Amino acid sequence: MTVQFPALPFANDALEPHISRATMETHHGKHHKAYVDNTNALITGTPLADASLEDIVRASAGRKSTAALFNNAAQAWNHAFFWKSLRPTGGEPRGAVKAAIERSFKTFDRFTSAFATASMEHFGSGWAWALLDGEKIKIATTSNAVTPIVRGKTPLLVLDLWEHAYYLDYRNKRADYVWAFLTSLANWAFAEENLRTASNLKLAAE
Ligand code: MN3
Repeated sequence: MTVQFPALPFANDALEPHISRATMETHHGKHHKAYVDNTNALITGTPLADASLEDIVRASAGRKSTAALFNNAAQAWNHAFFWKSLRPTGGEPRGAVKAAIERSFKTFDRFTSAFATASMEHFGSGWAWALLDGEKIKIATTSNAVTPIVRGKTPLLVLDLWEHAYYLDYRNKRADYVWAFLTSLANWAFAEENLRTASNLKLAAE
């Protein structure tokens, strides 16, 4: 068994005008695919050859000797999570996610401005995350391939901050790309699914 290259959960042009077909073809079809192909090449003939992608990410984290595997496997995981964090008709969170955001940020507007600020202040390549931390939602950014799953955190949504994610459509205007995500593309139904899974795991552990 090898790590699978997942299909997009929507058509290549479904996010237009916010993210173009050309960006999706390169971002998913070339960048994401390369991370998966590189991961498979690096695990062939090793004890991780049959491991799940999450286990490969965890097993390769934090060691210089497996840095190339970690970078590719974590990017494969982050991208698969990113596509699910997007949808053609975004909007505002509802239900349990809305309640959790209001517990943590008082209002959804405050959440979006904090998320936008964190995304803008992040220097260089990386990711902006909405994470579950206990009962609260937190915003965090990670550099390059780093993923919160190696720190035992539960991601709810992610935005890719690498220039390859927005340069064709927005050039240097990262702020416009971040705003398009927050106002038009964020998949809060996926965040709610992740929140529910985390709550069920917590209940099962109690
Ligand atoms: Mn990317």
